[in-house]
Amino acid sequence: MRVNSWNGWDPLRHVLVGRADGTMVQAPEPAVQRDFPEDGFPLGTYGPMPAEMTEAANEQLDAFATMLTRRGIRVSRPTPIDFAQTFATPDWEIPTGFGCMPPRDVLITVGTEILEATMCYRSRWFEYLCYRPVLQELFEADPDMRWETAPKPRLTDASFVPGFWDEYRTVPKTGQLARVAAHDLVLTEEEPLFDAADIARFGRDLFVQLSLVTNRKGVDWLRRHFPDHRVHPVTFTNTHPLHIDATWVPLRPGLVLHAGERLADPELVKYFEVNDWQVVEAVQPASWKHYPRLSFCSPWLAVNILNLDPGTVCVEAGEVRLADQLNSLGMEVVPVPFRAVGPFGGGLHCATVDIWREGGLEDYFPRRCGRF
Ligand code: ABU
Repeated sequence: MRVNSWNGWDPLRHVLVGRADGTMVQAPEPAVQRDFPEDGFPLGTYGPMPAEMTEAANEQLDAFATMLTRRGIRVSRPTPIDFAQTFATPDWEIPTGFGCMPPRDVLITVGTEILEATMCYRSRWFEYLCYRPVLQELFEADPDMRWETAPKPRLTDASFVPGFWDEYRTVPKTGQLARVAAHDLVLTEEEPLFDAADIARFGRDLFVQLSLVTNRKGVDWLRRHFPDHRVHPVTFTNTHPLHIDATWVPLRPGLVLHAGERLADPELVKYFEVNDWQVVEAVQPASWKHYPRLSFCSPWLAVNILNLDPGTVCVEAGEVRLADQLNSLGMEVVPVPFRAVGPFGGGLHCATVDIWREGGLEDYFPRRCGRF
């Protein structure tokens, strides 16, 4: 066993796949408010996800893990904790946790290092515990593995803009997009905050989305932490930015898939183009009209795909038009039924963490451009 992964496309040898067990609709907290009035969880209510949904999600996660194993990819799984308990630090208390389906939000592998992100939801503060058995095992098996954790945040009220959600809901879309571009959202700059899933790895370049869960200090912390990388803060025209892996998705050297409705900063597109990358706009998601209940993700989970190597990609089985598009770009598509997993926090990319991909650190962007 070893830890090594520098990008999102090198041949996959070992991966972590999440579990749906015990996932909760979270209690309201400053960073996030769930409001599913038609699905039995109006604002202010919380509790376990329905048992039949959890079972269906676990069936798809297990089948996905089995398929990967059959392809010769080693699969590790997290150890869920009791997410229905009250969690507390000296600074706060919250009546529920969340779950451990989307380990990608918490962990990122950069080379021989696995880094635990700060997170900014109180309900996810302790989620790292679910991944510790795997990290411990990797640490013992691979003498070169670097096990790092970003500063655990305090998450006092000072880390959040008071009354953000009540106010943001009333802002028209153009105003919300202006706020996203200025990164004037729910997080203050009290302390570094980031989710690992806001980072897209392209070798020496790491693109980090400023979002509802990642602030400027978080990006600055990452820049200082990875001095051999170029760490770029980026934004897209998405009113609810949450994780870059349903927006700007590396496919192979020279090819990035873009959820084109979420327009990229023109300077970012230029940076890719002057370095001979093709930016391809993804087709509309098949799930655009019929989205699962209790899901807090967007239909753009369609592009939340997992490369097995630079020519092979796992895509949700219902996303037939996307599969056709990827075929036309020379990719082999492995269809994976995964729609039942969406309400547990994401798609195929969210549900996984690369532990080992063959390959090394390369510079895919030799030319500088604008602020990049
Ligand atoms: N965690 C991925 C969610 C991405 C999205 O809803 O766009």
